[in-house]
Amino acid sequence: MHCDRLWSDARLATMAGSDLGIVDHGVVAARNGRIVYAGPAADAPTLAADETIDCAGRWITPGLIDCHTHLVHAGDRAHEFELRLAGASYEEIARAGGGIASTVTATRAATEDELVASALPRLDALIAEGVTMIEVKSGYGLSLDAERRMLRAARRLGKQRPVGIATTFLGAHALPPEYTGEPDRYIDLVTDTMIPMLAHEGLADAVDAFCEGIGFTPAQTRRVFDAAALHGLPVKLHAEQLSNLHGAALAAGYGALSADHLEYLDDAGIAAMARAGTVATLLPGAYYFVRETRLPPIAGLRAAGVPIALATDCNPGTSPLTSLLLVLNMGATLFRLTVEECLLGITRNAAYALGLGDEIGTLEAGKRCDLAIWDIERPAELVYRMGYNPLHARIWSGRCA
Ligand code: DI6
Ligand code: FE
Repeated sequence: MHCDRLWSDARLATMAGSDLGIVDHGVVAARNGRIVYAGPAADAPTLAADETIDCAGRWITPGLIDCHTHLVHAGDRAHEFELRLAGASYEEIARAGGGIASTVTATRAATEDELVASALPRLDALIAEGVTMIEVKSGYGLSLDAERRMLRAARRLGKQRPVGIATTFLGAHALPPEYTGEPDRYIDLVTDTMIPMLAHEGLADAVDAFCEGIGFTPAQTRRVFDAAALHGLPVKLHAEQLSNLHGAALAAGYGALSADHLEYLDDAGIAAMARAGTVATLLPGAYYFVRETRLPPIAGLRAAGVPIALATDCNPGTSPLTSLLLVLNMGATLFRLTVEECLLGITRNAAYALGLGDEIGTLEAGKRCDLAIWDIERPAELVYRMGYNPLHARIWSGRCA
């Protein structure tokens, strides 16, 4: 078999199957940006490669996937962080007009170029740790023009760096000030104008909402999801982060790709997610940063077989975090996930959370050749260390990048 590139003498964690899929003496071969073989060297077909890269026993995993971020936004909220240190709560700050609203003001004032420029350093931090696919949400514009600008900026990130970008329209993130007291009228704008336009322009790969006391009600969330369905877009939901509005079950009823956060998820929500195959995307950075004490129901998710993903939730208010490796450690330390669960959570299950399970997330023939090559002795090191980056090389679409 002819291939463009062959990575030889590697140890693999393929993430295919129900565990890490470890191969001690492995090779990966790529052609036209796709994996044509990944597995034991002994079982490989005869491979004629244009270029062979000797990995000298290093580990190869799938490229990492950050499946929940608000990477594009203007400004920061360091000042609110100081207020919180002085005792104010996230909800108090939000009710006093800070919180999401302050990032909305900054984002509305930014040009598309400025949004791209301010997101690039955050993107580069993720890329430097082996991330090859990133989901980016809108939701700080809250007008057609500003939401469109955010989504365009997100798409441009994927042209400026060798990385995959999936965009999610999060118009129902917060109530913009010009709609104070009229949330349903704002939802009209989301469902009747924003979703149709942005879907038509190809700017959104999915639709999300913030179903929460300080966000939107389940009834409003349904309206958003109905509009998404009408325009052929899959949905996901910020659910059960601060309270239990039964958002995860609602989302599962729409076949949601994922329900995210989930600290307040109950048994009925777990069962609904299991039935629908909805991924539980846990966000330990936000849990840590807002000093939440209620843990997501990990044991229940596990028992029900709900796939668990982990992500940064990179956002200026509740998770100013740009390290997916640190998320691994937080997943294990704060949520008591196993090493296996953590690593599957930023590879295979993160791909499912984006509806890209057939395309990325494992080392298997036919998938995009996105690889992370590590200077480690065992996969657990990726979860164990804090603030240390053992990435040796990152491959995106078959190319060293
Ligand atoms: N949940 C979150 O944790 C972020 N958005 C959301 O819906 C917070 C967004 C922010 O505070 O800017
Ligand atoms: Fe979020």
